[in-house]
Amino acid sequence: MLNLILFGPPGSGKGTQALRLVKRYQLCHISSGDLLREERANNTSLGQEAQKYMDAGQLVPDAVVIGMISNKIDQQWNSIKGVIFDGFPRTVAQAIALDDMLAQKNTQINQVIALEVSLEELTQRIVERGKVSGRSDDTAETVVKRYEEYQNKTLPVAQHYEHQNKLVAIKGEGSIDDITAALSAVVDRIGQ
Ligand code: B4P
Repeated sequence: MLNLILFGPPGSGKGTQALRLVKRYQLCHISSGDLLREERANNTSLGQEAQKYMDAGQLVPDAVVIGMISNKIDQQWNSIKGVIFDGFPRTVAQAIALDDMLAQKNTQINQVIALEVSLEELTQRIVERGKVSGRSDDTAETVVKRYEEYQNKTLPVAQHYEHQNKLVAIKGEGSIDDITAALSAVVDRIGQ
């Protein structure tokens, strides 16, 4: 199996690139942000719980997100060649839970690929996306809070995987095609 994590700050292009990589490598795409938005759209109790955190630019509590991802992995598991995790894990507790879930299935994360993008570029992208996305968290004010959450709670996830020698960083600025090419070069090297 090939299991990847696309890592990076909010708006760094994880979702954009994940959609391209899943096609190229025929992997399953698990995006915690998309799953949470789906729960909100369906007005489930999980979605209602998540909404207040997302609107404020805060991370949704670990227990909520871990349970949701665990269910998704179980539903998809039998028919897949591997997974691209997009936006998950976002805390060290989530990373430990993910490592455990995969170990129980006799597999593991092969590579964590971090997209590096400046705060100025992130803000510009998210505010631009906000003009069409209708997402309540796509505002210049919320970006500041989301970036703070990223620095305090999510960056330690990179260290967690660096200790396992699984972290590689690439430049997330430039054309979308060039970034896909750089990511694909990393994926093609796995297992060589
Ligand atoms: P996410 O849905 O994961 O959203 P994101 O970080 O904003 O987006 P991403 O990095 O995927 O950027 P994208 O490709 O869209 O999270 C939203 C919220 O959900 C979080 O704040 C949190 O509240 C909650 N949440 C999610 N997962 C959680 C977890 N595990 N634990 C707790 N809470 C969780 O790209 C952004 C924009 O840039 C797009 O408009 C795109 O078109 C553009 N773009 C992409 N690449 C570009 C490039 N190279 N050049 C120019 N523009 C580019």
